[in-house]
Amino acid sequence: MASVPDRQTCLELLGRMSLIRRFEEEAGRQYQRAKAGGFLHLAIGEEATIVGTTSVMREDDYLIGTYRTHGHALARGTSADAVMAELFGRETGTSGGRGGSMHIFDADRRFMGGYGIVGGNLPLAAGLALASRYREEDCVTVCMFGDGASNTGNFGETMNLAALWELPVVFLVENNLYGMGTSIERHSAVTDLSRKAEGYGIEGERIDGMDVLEVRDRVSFHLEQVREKGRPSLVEAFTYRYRGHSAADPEVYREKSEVEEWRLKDPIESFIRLCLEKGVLNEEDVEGVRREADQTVEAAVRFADESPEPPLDSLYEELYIVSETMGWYSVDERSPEPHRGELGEDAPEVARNLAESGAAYAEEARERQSREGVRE
Ligand SMILES: Cc1ncc(C[n+]2csc(CCOP(=O)(O)OP(=O)(O)O)c2C)c(N)n1
Ligand SMILES: [Mg+2]
Repeated sequence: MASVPDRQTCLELLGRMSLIRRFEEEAGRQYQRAKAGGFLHLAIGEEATIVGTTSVMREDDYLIGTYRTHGHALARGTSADAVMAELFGRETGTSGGRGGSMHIFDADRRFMGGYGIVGGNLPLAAGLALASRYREEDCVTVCMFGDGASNTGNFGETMNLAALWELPVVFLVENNLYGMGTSIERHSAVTDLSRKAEGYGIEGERIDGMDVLEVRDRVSFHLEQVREKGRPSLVEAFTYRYRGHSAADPEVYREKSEVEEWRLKDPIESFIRLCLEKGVLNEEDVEGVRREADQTVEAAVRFADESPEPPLDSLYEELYIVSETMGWYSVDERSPEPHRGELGEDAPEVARNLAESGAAYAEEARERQSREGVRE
């Protein structure tokens, strides 16, 4: 068992995990009140895997995750205000209110997102690592993904290239035993995911993702190995989400008793017990941490609520592709100069043009239909 660190480190670990827990509970509540749109995936129960990992990363290491990453951003130091504002679709959010829950992003803290395509972040992680190698930086990319993602083609392709090109990546599987409503026994032929990349020459290790100190200890070892040897490695952290896959999950695929059993291993409660037992923290410290998390989250909701929505004529700002082709789709002309709409100052005009051409198209379609006698 990993030894208990000093008081300050324990306070920080507990603080980050408590903030994530409170933030997520509140995000769930705000979603029910329709304050946040789109989908909402909560990671309540997975805090030790997240915080244990980020707490041993360097500031210049990259982190890339999935669509369940409010906590990852908070753990990396992104403000609760900006994450909540993103959920609310506000201008002050991490992605200017355009990404929402699944696309939290904070390049300043090298948190490269929030990614909605299952397994889609794996090749991006390889790309980040390749870029750091090119720049001769000795930072490591940590790629966190789910057990379900280990079944995608991207997993095999990325493991192959990462091993072949000796890329500095720690692949960390957040194995919460389910991909949506499908249990790991029903979705993966190999259930020991730490061995799933062996065929590509990547060794792995299984760890207890509910124990923040074990996660710190083992991930720190892997980070150093990867940094030194420049070869990728794989960590499989066993963890559990107490809530459904997303806010709209009736959870018919698991028994309530299973959830209760995992609650006994709650990462925050068990860490508090350990710290009290060892005398590193006292009850007052714990109360203080809880109060601070409450206040931060309450303030974040106020901040998000009071923040403006992005103005309508900024609709096409920050888009990667807006081309000359008007209509219901657009294409990317692969030329080096900036394309129409890529320059921020053009955007309002482009938005207006698109709206006008959309209206003209609809008008034309109506006229054609009435000419041809087709009913709408
Ligand atoms: C390529 C792709 N296929 C399917 C989906 C739909 N989908 C969203 S989440 C999910 C389950 C993924 O499970 P896992 O990787 O274990 O992550 P977890 O949700 O448990 O964190 C699926 C199939 C998707 N978003 N992308
Ligand atoms: Mg999963």
